[in-house]
Amino acid sequence: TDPRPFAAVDLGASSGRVMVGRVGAGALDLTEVHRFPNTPVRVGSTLHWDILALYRGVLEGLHAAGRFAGGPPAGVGIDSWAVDYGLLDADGALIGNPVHYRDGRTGSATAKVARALPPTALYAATGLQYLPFNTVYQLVAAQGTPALAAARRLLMIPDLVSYWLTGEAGTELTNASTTQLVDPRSRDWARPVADTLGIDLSLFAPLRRPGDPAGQLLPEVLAETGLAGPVPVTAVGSHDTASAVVGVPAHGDRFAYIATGTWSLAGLELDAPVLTEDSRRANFTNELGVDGTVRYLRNIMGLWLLQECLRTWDSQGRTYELDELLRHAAESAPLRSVVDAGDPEFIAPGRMPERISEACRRTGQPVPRDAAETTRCVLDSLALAHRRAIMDAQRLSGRTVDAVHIVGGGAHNELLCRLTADACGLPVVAGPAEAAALGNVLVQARTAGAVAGGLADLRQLLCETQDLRRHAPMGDRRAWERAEARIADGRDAHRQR
Ligand code: ADP
Ligand code: LRH
Repeated sequence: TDPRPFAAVDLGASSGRVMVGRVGAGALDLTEVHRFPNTPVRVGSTLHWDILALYRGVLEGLHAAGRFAGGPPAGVGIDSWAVDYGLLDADGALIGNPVHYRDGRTGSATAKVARALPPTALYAATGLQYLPFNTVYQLVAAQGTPALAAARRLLMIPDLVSYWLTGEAGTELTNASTTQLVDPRSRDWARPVADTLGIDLSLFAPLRRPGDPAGQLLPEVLAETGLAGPVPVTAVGSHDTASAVVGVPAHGDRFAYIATGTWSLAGLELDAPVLTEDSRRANFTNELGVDGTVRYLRNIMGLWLLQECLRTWDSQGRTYELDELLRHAAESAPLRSVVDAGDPEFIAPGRMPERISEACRRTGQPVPRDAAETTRCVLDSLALAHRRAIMDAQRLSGRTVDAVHIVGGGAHNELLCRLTADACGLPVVAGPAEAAALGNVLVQARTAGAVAGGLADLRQLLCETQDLRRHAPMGDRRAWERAEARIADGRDAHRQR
């Protein structure tokens, strides 16, 4: 039978895209039919997502998907960044614009949560790493606001888009696991955590698993997108990182992955969570994956550091082409200065080149002298943080790996891939850059019967069809150890918090 077209909606923090994946026995190709910027908006002091602009991009993308495929897609799946949500009132209308996870509103909520539930107990119950923007902190920060009081439903971002497309509300599990309100052992709500913190779990729609049906495009949506129905929507790993991990073209289980885009999510795929105190102290997370897996990983600041530098330079009238900047960075002195790319101090937007320079100064290292050196500092620092995460993941889980897969937009960045291979002392397989869209398409296609099997079978199809680049580790690994020592004191001080 001919391959069938499935539409993947993949909303990243830097851009949204709609891709069409054609899937059949032994066949898989992916085409980008629409890409649109994701530009946050500050209103007053609050940073918001421009959710309607994103939704318009989704509708335009579905329209383009139909034209590309010469008819309606065989299905639609939606994934996006994690942790954020929209609130609906009793009529199902959105209350306000969803708040961006980089907004500072959780400032005092983290301490409030820690007083009610010690970090050790919260980790034992949820297995989630501490990130100041986890949904649990956002909800505690919102307690007592008129918006939360008026809310009858809370939908995570991909579930909100799915609701607008279908009129049906659900809560997809992989993304729900990033709320810090799910127990990774039972893969169900952590009711005692919610009760202790006064969070009303009935705001959430019923849980769905990746592969579950999620409704059909509404008549208004069909009219808006020029598609002929019925078009089914399927729940996929709606957390973009869950879909990206499905999209890792690995053989066997001795691999680590780094999903690098705005964030770098570096770790392992496991069968069961690691909930030890060592794991908590190392700030490792146990997010839930597709097919009963656990994504055991650490969040690293990722290419956000570079995106924000580019944005700052641009606002100062210094606009750089990424290609050219990376070429100059490749020629800059290696490991001249490094910063802790795991430090939450880099979460908020603004003044990024200066903040990087301040961190170098604070740790007694030379300050980057120009944009190329700042870029080199960012990429060396990311490679170093990748190394640390992959070493820690192996130690904490008792598993060892013999290859590192880099997927996401950062797979296009050869310098970053090469530095990561050198830092980790492991071969790096780079690609596909659009792993999240591929993982999204594969899970839908399996539900529709266009492919069969478990994650290993889906990955085999990726290995057979995707262009990959390989980087063998080179250079002196001790140089990376010495660089690590330069920032270790600051990091340890931070971890004690
Ligand atoms: P997100 O899903 O978080 O929006 P992506 O996975 O799309 O992020 O990755 C975006 C990042 O990928 C960009 O910020 C950029 O650093 C990097 N990138 C994308 N294309 C290229 C390229 N051609 N060369 C180098 N880096 C690239
Ligand atoms: C990556 C990502 C990551 C989350 C962050 C909020 O896009 O979903 O996995 O931690 O955004």
